[in-house]
This record gives sequence, C-alpha cells and structure tokens, in this order.
Amino acid sequence: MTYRIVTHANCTDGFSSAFVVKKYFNILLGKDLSQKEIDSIQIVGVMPPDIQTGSFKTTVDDIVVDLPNPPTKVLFWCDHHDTSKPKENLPENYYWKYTPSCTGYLLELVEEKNGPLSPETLEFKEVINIMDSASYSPEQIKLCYYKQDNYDPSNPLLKLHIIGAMFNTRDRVLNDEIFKTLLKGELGETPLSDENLWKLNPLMFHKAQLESYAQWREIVDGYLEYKEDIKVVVQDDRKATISRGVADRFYVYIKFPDAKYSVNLRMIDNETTRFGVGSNIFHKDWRSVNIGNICFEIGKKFKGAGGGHPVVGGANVNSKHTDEALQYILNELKKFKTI
Ligand SMILES: [Mn+2]
Repeated sequence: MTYRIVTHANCTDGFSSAFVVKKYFNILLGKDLSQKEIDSIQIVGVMPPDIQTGSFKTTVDDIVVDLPNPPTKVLFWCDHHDTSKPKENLPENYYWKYTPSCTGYLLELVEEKNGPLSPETLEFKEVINIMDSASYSPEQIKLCYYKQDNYDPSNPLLKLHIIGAMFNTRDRVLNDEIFKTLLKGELGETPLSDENLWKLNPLMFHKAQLESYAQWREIVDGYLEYKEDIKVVVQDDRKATISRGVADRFYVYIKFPDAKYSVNLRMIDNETTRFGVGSNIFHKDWRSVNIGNICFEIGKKFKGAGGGHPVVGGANVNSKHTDEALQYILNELKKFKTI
C-alpha cells in the first residue's frame, strides 16, 4: 500500500491540511498504521487545474485535500472550495463543506471522531481560517505583509505567515522540496510549535518575503490600473517591464480602499494565462457576484479550467483568449445581482 497525501501546492492551507492528515492519519482514515509507516507517507503538492484537466493522475491510495475532486476514485477526499460542491451524495471517506479553510474542516472531522481539540490546535484552526478566507483586519495585514521592528513570537497569525513564507518562494521546485521537508518525520502538535520546522529558521524566509513584497509593490505601482467607474483594479502582468519580488495579493485593497474587486493576469507559459479574481477583503459585503462561478465559466469558455470561492477564484485559460476572458470577467463584475 503506497499512500500519498496530495495537497494544494504553494499554499498554507494545503500545507496545513497535509499536516493534519498526517498527524491524525489513523483517526481520519480508520487505519491502524505504525508511526514509522505514517512517517514515510509521501506528500505531493499539486495545483488545482492539474487535477481538473487530468494532467496529474491520482491513484486509489491517494488522500486528496484542499483540491478539486479527482475524476477517478481516491481513498479520501476533503475540500471546502465552493466550486467543488458535490452534485450528488458522496461515497465513504469523501468530504465537502463550505468552511473558511480545509485545515479547519479536517480538524472538525478529527474532533467528531476523537473528541475535543487542544487549546493550541484551536488557536491554529482560528488563524488558518483567517488566512485562507482572507478575513484579515487592516492591522493584521500590516502585521503580516509589511516589515516590522520586531516579530512577535507569540502571535499565532504572524507565526503561520512566517511558516508560509518558507514555501512561497518563486521557485516551485524549491517550494515543493520545502513542503516535503517540513512534513517529513514526526510532527509537532501543530505547525505553530513543530520543533523541527522552527529549527529551519523560518523568520529568515519571512523577512526575505517581506522585502520581496516591497519590491513587487514598487514594480506593480507602475501599471496597476483602477477602473473607477466599475471599481475594479486590473493588474495585467503583460504590462510589466521587469519581474521582481513576490506578489502581495492584498496590496490592491490597501492602495485602492474603494475597490470592490481586483483582477490579475499573467502568462504562465506560451499557451496559458493565469487569472486571479478577488473581492475587497475588508468589505466583503460590497461583493454582489459569485467569483468562483465566474472563474469556473471562463475556464470552460476559454479552453482551460477554473473555480474557487464566492469571494475569490482563479482560472487558467488559453492565452489566445486572454483579452476576451478579461473582458468577460469585467462584464460579469459589473453585474449587481445578489448571490
Ligand atoms: Mn484552502
């Protein structure tokens, strides 16, 4: 039996979900594996479109978390994305619920099967929920996305961002290797107190990431376009003359506090454009369309794949249709229907 935990790559909820599955493997899966066997389970980071398009092949022994439901049967599936909502009853060991994070949902399942969670685990659940559903206050954004004089080692939300910085570099291969390294061997109670992880000096990664965010903000300042009439910020990376730093996806709402939505797009290869669409994280009540559905639609319409949540989503489209897809999104965001 070769179990693999297949999870959302380059994502703190993906990492944390894999952490919870590994930590509570026997409880969640109803198995009786030895610690040694659990320690050797392989972790694989995958992007959602790779599952939807079938370019990543799953097996019957895979545990798939924070990702769409694969086309063929797996051992265990758990997701919280709106666009993964099942149309029919799910088989055994398949779970879907609209929750702020997949990690939080997995911990609910652990609690159901195993009794109350520890105070540290509850704290971990709370901060991953804030992070994955972008339920930050402006103060929390300043704390986690901008340089500080001191980095408060007791703040769990900041700690989780410090951990996330480790696998949010621009090198996907490095990110995957770090994912695997952090999840290898015996795990702590939660990532917040995992000794092996903290030995690797995650603050060094975080400080570098904050500098990368600052450099990125300086570059995008040159081409961010605010469409005042429809209150949408467009970040078209085809306009970038230089590529520098790491994207700070919430910057647009700090810079344009009146914006309702933001759209970003970039070519990820000659044939594919990646779209990201979001709503103002500080004013979720301003949103009047389901963004996950729009992303699902543009994926289908323009030869790619997409999905997400009502408040945020993403899609890959065939790059020949980039301008059409952008226009389609802007037209949809103009609509004021309530969902
Ligand atoms: Mn998630």
